[in-house]
Amino acid sequence: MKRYRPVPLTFDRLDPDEQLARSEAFLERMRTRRSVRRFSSEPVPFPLIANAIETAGTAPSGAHQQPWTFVVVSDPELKRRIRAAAEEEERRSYDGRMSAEWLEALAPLGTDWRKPHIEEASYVIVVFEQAYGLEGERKVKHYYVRESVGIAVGLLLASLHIAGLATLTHTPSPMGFLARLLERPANERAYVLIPVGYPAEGCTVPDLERKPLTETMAVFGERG
Ligand code: IYR
Repeated sequence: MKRYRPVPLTFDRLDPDEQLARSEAFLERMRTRRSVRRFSSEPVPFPLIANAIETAGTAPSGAHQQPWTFVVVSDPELKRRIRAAAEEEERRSYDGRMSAEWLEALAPLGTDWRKPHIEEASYVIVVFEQAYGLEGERKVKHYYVRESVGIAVGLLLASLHIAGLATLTHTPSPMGFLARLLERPANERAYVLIPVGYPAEGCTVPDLERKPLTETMAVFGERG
C-alpha cells in the first residue's frame, strides 16, 4: 500500500489588489469563450495543444488517480473516418432517437446531424475516461471518474481559450465508435470530442446570454 508522505505546500500569497486584478482579467477573457462549429483549416501550433493537456492534468481527481487519456488527432484520414461515424450516429439521433423536447431545447443552437468541424478543425482532442485502472491484468477501482474528467476538461477548454483557440465540446451519441477507431484499451470510454482550431472566416454563433450571478449564486453569511 502507498503511504501518506506529506511535503511542505508551495503557495504563492498575492496582494489583495493583485488577486482582484488577476481574477477580473481571467473573467473578462473567459467571458469571450464561445462554442464554435465552423473552423478554418489554418494549422495550430502543437505546443498549445500539449500545454492545454498538461494543464488539464492539474485537475484534482478522485484518489489522485488521474483517470483520463487525451487522444490528439490531426491525421486527415482518421478525422474523415471519425466524422463519417459521428454523422451516421447523429443522423439517427436527429431523425428519431432524440425526443421532441430535446430537439426543442437544441433549436436555439442551430445544430443538426452534420459535423464538418471534425474534419475542418486543425486538431480533434478525444477525451477518454478510465472507468477503472489497469495494472497489467489487474483491474484497479477508480473513484469519481466523471467528476474528475469533467474538471480536467474545464481546465483544458480554459487553456485553449486563453491561448487564442476556438473549441467545441461535441458529444456524438453513442460514442462507442471512438474507442474502436482510436484503438483504446478495454478500460477507456469516450467522454467528449473537442475540435480545436481557428474559427472559419465569417463564422457565426447563436445569440446566447449567460445567466447573471443573481441567478447562479446564493450566499449565506457576510461578504468579505
Ligand atoms: N450530440 C448532438 C446533439 C446535441 C446535444 C446537446 I445536450 C447539445 O448541447 C448540442 C448538441 C450534436 O452534437 O449535435
